[in-house]
Amino acid sequence: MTKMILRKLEDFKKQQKKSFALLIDPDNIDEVQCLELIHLAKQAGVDFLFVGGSLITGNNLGMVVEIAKAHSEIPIILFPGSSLHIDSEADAILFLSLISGRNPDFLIGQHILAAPILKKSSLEILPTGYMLVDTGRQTTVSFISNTTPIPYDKPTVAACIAMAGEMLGLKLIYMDGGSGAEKPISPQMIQAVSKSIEVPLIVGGGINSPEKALSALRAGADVIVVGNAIEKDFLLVEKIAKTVQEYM
Ligand code: 1GP
Repeated sequence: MTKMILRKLEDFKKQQKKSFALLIDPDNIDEVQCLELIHLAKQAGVDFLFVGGSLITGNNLGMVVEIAKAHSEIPIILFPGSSLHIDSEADAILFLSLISGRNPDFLIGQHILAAPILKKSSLEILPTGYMLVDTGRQTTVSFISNTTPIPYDKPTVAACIAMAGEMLGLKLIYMDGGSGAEKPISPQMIQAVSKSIEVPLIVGGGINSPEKALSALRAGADVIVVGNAIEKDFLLVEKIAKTVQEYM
């Protein structure tokens, strides 16, 4: 696949076209399930596959990428938790700098380790400002990254962080409430961030119904990410895709 994913996201934003990324956590799926989910995603017209997680304990990353590649044309974007989570068979990687935190390892450290490997790969690099939002309980990613998430009710703080990320040249902003969050990021916060930046805004964490997907889109998310809820109910993939595709 040519390196056109960022361009596609930017064009979608200009056209006010929303998109849907299905997140597959390699630890939570086996080969048979993966094949079934990829077929459903293809049928539903999912725009992007995010593959990864903050902590990967098994050996399934390669399997998920291989199955997705063999059975669909959906762009495969790595969503790594560290520099260990690289698979050069994917199409792109979210090169995440955890800009809501103050841990240098996740701001720049892991990136230095990954850079020479990525340079040799054909992966499209997507420089992304990653912002963790407190949605009620500590998440694996905030524990592992040893960073404090943005308070749930502080949209202005989130907006300032996103603006700074954009000014530093990051091409995407990803606001995440963490996988399986009890509640998604508030529409007020999504709106405040969306109004403050020009780059595409990705929103995920706790979106477990078409209604919640719609609320995030209305607030200004350009891409919504759903993982956990679809792991529990594969048929939700079609319902969420329909909501995104019919969004006006
Ligand atoms: C998590 O944003 C993603 O990092 C998706 O969250 O698994 O809650 O859908 P869910």
